[in-house]
Amino acid sequence: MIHSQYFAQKAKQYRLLEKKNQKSDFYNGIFDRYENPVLTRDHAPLHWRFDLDEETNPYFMERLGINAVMNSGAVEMDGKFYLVARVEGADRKSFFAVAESENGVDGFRFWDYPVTLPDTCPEETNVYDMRLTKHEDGYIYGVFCSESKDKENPDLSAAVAEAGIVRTKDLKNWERLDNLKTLRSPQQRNVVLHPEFVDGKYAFYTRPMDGFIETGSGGGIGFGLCEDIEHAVIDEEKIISKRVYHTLTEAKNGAGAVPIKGKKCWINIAHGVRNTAAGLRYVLYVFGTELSDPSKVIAEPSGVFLVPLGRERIGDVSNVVFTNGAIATENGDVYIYYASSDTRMHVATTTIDKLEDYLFHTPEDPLRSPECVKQRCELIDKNLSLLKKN
Ligand code: M1P
Repeated sequence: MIHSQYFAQKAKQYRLLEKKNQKSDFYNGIFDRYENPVLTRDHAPLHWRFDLDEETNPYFMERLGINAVMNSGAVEMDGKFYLVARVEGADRKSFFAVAESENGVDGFRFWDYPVTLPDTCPEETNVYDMRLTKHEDGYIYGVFCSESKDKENPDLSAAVAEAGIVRTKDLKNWERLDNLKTLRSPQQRNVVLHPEFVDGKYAFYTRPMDGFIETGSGGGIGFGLCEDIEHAVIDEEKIISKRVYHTLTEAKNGAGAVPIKGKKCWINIAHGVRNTAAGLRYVLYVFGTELSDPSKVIAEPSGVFLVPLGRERIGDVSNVVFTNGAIATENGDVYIYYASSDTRMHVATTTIDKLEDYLFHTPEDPLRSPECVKQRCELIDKNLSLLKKN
């Protein structure tokens, strides 16, 4: 017999799932934010969390809790919007689950079962942050962080991060390939596969790291080529978006969504991290690379693109926004999916035209306060003289 509490909770969840999402009154001309998150832990199906049977669960207790739904890869298939979310159980282990929506801003619903990845790495303890690349070879690739205990290091928290690779055609059947090997970097996180071949090879954005948390000598977002995606090996990683002193990337940075092909450049939405007295602060920034050579940066607007605002600032890891998925539709609309504070998922919408205007017309960071004042005074001069004339 199904517990009566199930029907009460189901009705409550139905109201959440049916809630329409509106653009908020936030304005910067670059993108729109929305009033509600698109996915939270409360979106997880009740049958993932509760034993519904009154006999075995008389108090209708949550048996397998869900702690957070965050960092999601994104892909459009047959006009529908799909997120492959990082779902974190109450036991701290993450797994992947597909949620779909008709319009990309609300109505996301999880499929009945989470993704079952082929279990090919016995030492792998945790998996998270999948980037979904619709590659020109016909597959959808998922590149994610595969985390294992560092057995060489007696520190209980010492871990090793590698890039796991899977591929699919339908988000249902997944084939696991070898983890990426980067010959010159001991650890990798935030690895993204470029959607097109470059010089006839598979191209990856990497994030070389010395350790599990600290990037150490890793200078920023790398770019490397490999011949064989089934046994991917990268020798040289060219740093294309560097960490820079006293900027938003000072502590670390990492590739985010799979780059979007614009009219003038590849649009890269990445994250940058700086240290503060309150801990690390994660924000999003954007850079553009040449269409014929995605390793060549040609547009670097100054400063942050999207930061945690209001209630987004609070969560399991506060003061964080993080993206690993965006969808550009055929008409040039762009849906940027981002998580706030490692807790919930949001969407911001814009267009390719707006992103390219932002990329090519936002001044670059002059890197010193006196130059920044000069830059701002030029804008003020221009505006005041225009205002006087009108
Ligand atoms: O907690 C913030 C983010 O931290 C990591 O990102 P990075 O490797 O750049 O520090 C990731 O583990 C990510 O999942 C998390 O959101």
